[in-house]
Amino acid sequence: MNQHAKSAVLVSRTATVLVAEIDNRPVNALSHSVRAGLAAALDELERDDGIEAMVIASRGKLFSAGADITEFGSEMREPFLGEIVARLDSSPKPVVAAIAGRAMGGGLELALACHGRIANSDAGFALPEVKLGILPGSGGVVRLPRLVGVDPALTMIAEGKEVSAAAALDCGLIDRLADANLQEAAVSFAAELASPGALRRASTLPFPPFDRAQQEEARKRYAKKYRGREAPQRAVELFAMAAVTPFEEAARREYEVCRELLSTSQSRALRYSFQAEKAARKIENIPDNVEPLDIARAGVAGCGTMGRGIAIALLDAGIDVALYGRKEASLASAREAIAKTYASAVKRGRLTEDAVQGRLSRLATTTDISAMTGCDIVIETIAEDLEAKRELISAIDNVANDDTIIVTNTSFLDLEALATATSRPKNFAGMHFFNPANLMKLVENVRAKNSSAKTLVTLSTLAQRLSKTAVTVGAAEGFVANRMLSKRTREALFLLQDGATPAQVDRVLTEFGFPVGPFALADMAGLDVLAATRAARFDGMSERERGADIVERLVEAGRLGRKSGEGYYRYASDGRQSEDPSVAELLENHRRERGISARQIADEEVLERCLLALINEGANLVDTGTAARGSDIDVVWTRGFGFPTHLGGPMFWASERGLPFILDRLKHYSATVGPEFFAPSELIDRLAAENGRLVG
Ligand code: T1G
Repeated sequence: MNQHAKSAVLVSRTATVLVAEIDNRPVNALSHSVRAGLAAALDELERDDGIEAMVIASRGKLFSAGADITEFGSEMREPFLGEIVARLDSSPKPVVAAIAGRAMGGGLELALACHGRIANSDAGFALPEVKLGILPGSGGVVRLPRLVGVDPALTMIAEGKEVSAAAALDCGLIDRLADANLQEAAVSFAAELASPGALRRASTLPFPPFDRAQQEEARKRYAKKYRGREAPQRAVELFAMAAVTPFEEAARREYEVCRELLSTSQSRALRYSFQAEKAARKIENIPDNVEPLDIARAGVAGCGTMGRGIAIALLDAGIDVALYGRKEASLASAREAIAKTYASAVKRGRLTEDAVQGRLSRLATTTDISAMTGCDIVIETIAEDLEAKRELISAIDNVANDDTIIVTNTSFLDLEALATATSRPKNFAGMHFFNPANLMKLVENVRAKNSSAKTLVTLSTLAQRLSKTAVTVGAAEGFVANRMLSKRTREALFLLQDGATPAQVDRVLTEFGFPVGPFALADMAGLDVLAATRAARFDGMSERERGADIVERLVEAGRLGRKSGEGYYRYASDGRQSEDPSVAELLENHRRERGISARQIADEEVLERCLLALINEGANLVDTGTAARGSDIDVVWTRGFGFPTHLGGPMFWASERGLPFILDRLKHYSATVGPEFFAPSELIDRLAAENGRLVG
């Protein structure tokens, strides 16, 4: 093969087939240099009579991640992707896409405009634009349904679902799977398509029917599944349009809608969230080249709820687990609970019986702490008792190998007081999982004073292996997540004291976009558990907070939340939640005793107080360095507590509203609720003066 480089596309040729390889690593985004390279390859294809067909292939681990997100803010330079896609489609000579790795977004649209698609068996296909608040703009909407049918196409476009190579073959998205050499197979496929009558274009196929009833059903489904999101609804609308509009015109409208969505605040927020997650992986003040410790075997010390969940997450990631407990009986029930979780995954078709057996065979349970010898990491997960934790950590320290990392899963104890229980402060840090640890996507990695770079990088890499998003935070009380959550909880309780009902507060916050309100959430967590947390925080609470002892009163009345059938709400035997007049009575008594007279509270006040409590504390955490950047706080809230991603997170939301406005509202509540709760963070004060933002 004779090869010459054309920008980020390498062009070579066999006897009659041109091969254009996209080479724009790491992800082969369709940057200007790639588009220019592809246009040049198309010129060559059109010009050279000796060439019968072309293959578009790639170098690196993906076919292409699609449009270059970093170009979104600026003026797009020609050639546009749409032009290349149109030229491919109408090319009289066949073009085949040879797909190795993922074909995403514009990358997949490029492939859809080709006349044949062949892939490796580990390839993946997705149109994830909707996750960025936009929709495909280069023919995804008009071509995909023609190839695979309306339902699979809608699932990919309105939900951003990825499809495997096998499924893609099954539904007609690709034509062939390559056995061994993808490029060779693609070249012969392209040559085959060059024979008369063999070439097929997706654009000439009929768009499958998409009737009113189907549209209505899809609209309703997405309104429920993606509450408040614009793009999935626009996808349904585009499908309805494309079903009855000539191809060219429909393709133009698709592009217009994509451009329109790009400038919405939802898309800005979602693109920001994507970048915020990437930024959270970068740990402050740590060089890029620090290698993580390889984790093959992990110890989990403590076999309660957290220990079990963490063990499952580790087993799922292919890591061997030694689960330590003090008593055989509790280990037996831990093993049983883990097996039960797996059995339900089998029942729901998520795992095969074989996969479960494989995982369980990698789980060892032990009452002997010396089993922690040989573990690369040991995660301590016992109850929140400083002395008990120190004792256990010290016992682990005695038996663990020298380079073993020891981690505590404390959620509020003093990390430095735990670090001194080891002889290895460099290899010690916090890893704060959330319950249920096998499902929750967020982990706070907590940096102790002496935690080494290697330790922190290892924890961050481990979190990724566990399919979790990690944010590295400082060791302030409650870290970032719980500390901020406690401020919202406080404010929600104050609102009840002032006259709001649990149902009003929950409604306002779910209308804002949280999946569940604070009181329904409290009932799920268990009010006894929350009362215990309050007791543990008692010393640090203000008088007014101590006095807002509503949780304690509910617990005294035997209302423990969902598990007892009554909490802030009443629960029917089928789990349905309803308001309970006796809670209104309990609140009324509480107010009377405290000399508070109830007033009507506007929804706006409920929302503002709950959000401002978060925002103000978030700003304090950035100011004191507990959070490295404002965007880390947003990652904690979107990944950990269901803050709607299409609103970016509390710091982004505040910045979009404008800090002068936020400052003004903080001052208002500082005067009406109390300066000890709403005195504006100095950071907000400073930034508001220069009309700055809490995030980039
Ligand atoms: N453009 C530019 N940079 C990108 C990028 C993209 N599309 N995708 C990833 N990167 C950067 C990323 O920021 C990171 O940079 C590095 O590449 C490695 O990524 C017309 C409108 C591809 C599955 O939404 O889902 O096509 O932080 O760390 O875990 O219809 O990135 O190292 O500096 O994430 O292996 C649609 C989004 C675009 C794909 C790889 N495409 N990307 O995951 O690595 S819209 C997407 C991903 C579109 C057309 C339109 C993932 C990945 P840095 P990474 P990874």
